[in-house]
Amino acid sequence: MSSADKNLSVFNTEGLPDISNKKFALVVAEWNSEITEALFDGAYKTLVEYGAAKENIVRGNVPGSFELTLGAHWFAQREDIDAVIALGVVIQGETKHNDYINHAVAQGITNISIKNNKPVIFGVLTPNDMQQAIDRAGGVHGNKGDEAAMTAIKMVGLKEQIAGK
Ligand code: DLZ
Repeated sequence: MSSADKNLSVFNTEGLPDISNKKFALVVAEWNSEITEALFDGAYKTLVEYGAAKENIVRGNVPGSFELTLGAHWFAQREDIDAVIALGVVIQGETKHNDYINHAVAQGITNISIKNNKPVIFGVLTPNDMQQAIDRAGGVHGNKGDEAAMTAIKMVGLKEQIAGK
């Protein structure tokens, strides 16, 4: 299924873990904030809907998506945080910058996830234009923030399963 056909807010919720005692950090890029605030709202709502306690959700802002990696790393280093969700949007085509930012953040987030041995989720939209971003930030294709939160929940569950908990 191509991403244009997928609704980012529709997922399989079988066998989700109990996350009532799990702590989540949301790192939000301020660049294109009308989109990233919608991603945050979706992620926050999804975490709460599936059992996270509001007091167990913390947020930090970074100026742009390029800084998501370091912001997420700082949260991931905290022992009490179970998963980190990085939220941003880099509009392709607007500037060559996007190639550098997208690749750097994707690689950076992969690295810090492994280094800290906990889920760090790539909740970054990489649309061709603003309309595609709107469509994926609570629009016709759902909300990437919802999907990122659900991914965090599932990865927390997988980690527990593998640990035999
Ligand atoms: C500089 C820049 C540009 C051109 N585009 C975006 C973007 O589409 N999305 C985003 O999140 N951030 C962008 N930035 C900012 C960089 O991520 C970073 O904050 C700056 O390069 C730091 O000087």
